[in-house]
Amino acid sequence: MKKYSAFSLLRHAFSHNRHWTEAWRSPEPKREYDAVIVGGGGHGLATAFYLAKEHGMHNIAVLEKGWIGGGNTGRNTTIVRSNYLWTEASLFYEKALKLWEGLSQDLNYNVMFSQRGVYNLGHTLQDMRDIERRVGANRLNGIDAEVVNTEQIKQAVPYLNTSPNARYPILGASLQRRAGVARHDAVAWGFARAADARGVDIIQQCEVTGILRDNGQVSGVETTRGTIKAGKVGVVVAGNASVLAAMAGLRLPIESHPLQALVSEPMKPVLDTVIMSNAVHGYISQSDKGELVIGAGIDAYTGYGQRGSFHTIEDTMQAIVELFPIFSRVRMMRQWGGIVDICPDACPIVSKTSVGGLYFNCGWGTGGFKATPGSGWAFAHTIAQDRPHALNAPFDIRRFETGALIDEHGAAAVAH
Ligand code: FAD
Ligand code: PYC
Repeated sequence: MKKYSAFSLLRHAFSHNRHWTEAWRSPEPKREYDAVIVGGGGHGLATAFYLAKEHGMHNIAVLEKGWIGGGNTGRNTTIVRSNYLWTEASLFYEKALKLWEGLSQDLNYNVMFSQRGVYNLGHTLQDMRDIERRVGANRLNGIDAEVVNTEQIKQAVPYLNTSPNARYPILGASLQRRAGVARHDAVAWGFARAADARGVDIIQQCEVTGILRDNGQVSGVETTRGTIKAGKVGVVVAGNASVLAAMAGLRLPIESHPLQALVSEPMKPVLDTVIMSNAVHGYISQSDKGELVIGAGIDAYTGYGQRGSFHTIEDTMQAIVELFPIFSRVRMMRQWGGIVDICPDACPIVSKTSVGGLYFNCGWGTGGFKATPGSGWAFAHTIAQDRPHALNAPFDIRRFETGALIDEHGAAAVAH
């Protein structure tokens, strides 16, 4: 690693950082690559990184219509956990969690992964039955999970309103201690830098406008910066998945909805874990900068506007204030929305398609940040080997024809 003296820091400050080494290059797109990844979010960048690292593919490009991480990767509330219900999903998310545990070392970049635990609150007897079932299922799959009672929650999170007189009293929770949060921008930047170091071209401001095919085989993409040929094209564009699928004559069972979040003014440390409540539609943690990071359930309408409607976020603020009356006078600083890609079974599609050499990775909906390294790892395998890895085979697009759905609405833990 390069060392900087006090003098060189001063020189850089006065030279407007002109001599700093860029974290990744900004090359002109080549006319042809072995593989092109459409979408420079965390999943697309992770795919490129693992294609290079695990499969020796270096002649690849990531094409991003805006700036890397500017989609849902930079808009989410950064919760990472693997406590899903069904074996197929929980093993996939657990693979991701294991990768998170070594990610800062693998990328040589601090993604600020903080295993501060995640509580999923139960407010009704049915919630508690579901929690017990899911914790049992997690343990059978070797995933850490506990059921905790109200007293234990109260000790761990003293400001949480555990009064039995609350409108939705807290009867208990599931707790995954290895779960937590990570810094989302750093995840995009870390994957980008590490992929670039392995020869991957990261091309921003390059929108894919068409998918080229020859005899049922993909042959490249049309972009706002010209035609780029490629024998393999992986599409990872979250809320825009249906738009890209239509370019190849495909239809996906995806609905795109806004999902909103907001952050408060920064405060001294007050919350050292993550609290989620599906019943009241809110989740909250505190960032290292001190802001409360708060998220909502999805807006009910479909659309592509990255903002969302006021009543949804108002509803979430009511929920948060019910859970934490102490936050009632905290001022909110920024609000935004992302467009999430929701499948009928609340599980992703990581799959080959009926077009040879064309692969789709989408449908992560409200919960794909936690999957970022695992998703990229499995998608890279699928693209390089032209067949899915055992971990993502159940997430083939054909499950919507066979009926082999994996219903994870409960574990998605965000109101759909
Ligand atoms: P993105 O980061 O959206 O990347 C896709 C990229 O494709 C974008 O940068 C976009 O510009 C680009 N693109 C689109 N069309 C084109 C085109 N034609 N050509 C080129 N590029 C194109 N998940 C969790 O696990 N935990 C959470 O706490 C959590 N909270 C969330 C809160 C909110 C408010 C939102 C919106 C989402 C949340 N999620 C959460 C979900 C998570 O953010 C996403 O599932 C995940 O980030 C998706 O990553 P991605 O790389 O697939 O998509
Ligand atoms: O999937 O854990 C999750 C999540 C939390 C907030 C939004 N999604």
